[in-house]
Amino acid sequence: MGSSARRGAITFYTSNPGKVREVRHRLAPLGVAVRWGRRTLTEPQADSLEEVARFKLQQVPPARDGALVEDAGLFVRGLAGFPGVYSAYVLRTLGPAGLARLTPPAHRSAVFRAVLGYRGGNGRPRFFVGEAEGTIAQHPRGTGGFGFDPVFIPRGEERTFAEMTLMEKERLSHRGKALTAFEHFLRRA
Ligand code: ITT
Repeated sequence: MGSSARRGAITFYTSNPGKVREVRHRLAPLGVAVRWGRRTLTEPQADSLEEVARFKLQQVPPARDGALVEDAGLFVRGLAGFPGVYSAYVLRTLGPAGLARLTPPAHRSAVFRAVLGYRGGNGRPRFFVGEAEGTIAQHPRGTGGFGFDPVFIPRGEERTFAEMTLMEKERLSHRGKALTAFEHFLRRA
């Protein structure tokens, strides 16, 4: 495990407690404690989640321990990839129900993407990507999770993420997959 992670702590800089819960749950069994660096990082007007994650990582304070950030987005194919990098804005304005209404009934396929940005003790940034294919439900369903979870049905399932347990969502989700890549990196380093 990498030098910072081996010391057992990473600070995750995000405004979103739902993300913290999922990342903590996943990294705890590795002996990695996740501290919440609660803040709203500036997001640039950018075309890709990778660019946004890179920009977020540049804003976090230098530290001996590892620093983690994440940018995620929901790309609806029937809406030409919208809301994508504008997902946070659309969640605030239209909400999950509004996005479900906006999605063309015959073109509900979508992909959720997450890019984790990590800077370890050596200062070098690393990025880990995860994707979950699925469809947009016609109406919000379920009370678990956060954000767009009530309207996202992962491929091969009938339930939305919000109708699943934390562990079920983690197995199928964009964040779960990005965390798998991160975990491999921590084990290799
Ligand atoms: P940060 O402080 O980490 O930026 P955020 O909530 O603003 O937190 P993002 O910009 O990365 O997060 O995410 C864009 C939107 O997508 C935001 O409204 C999230 O609530 C939502 N979102 C991200 N991951 C999600 C997930 O796993 N399930 C449902 N909605 C999610």
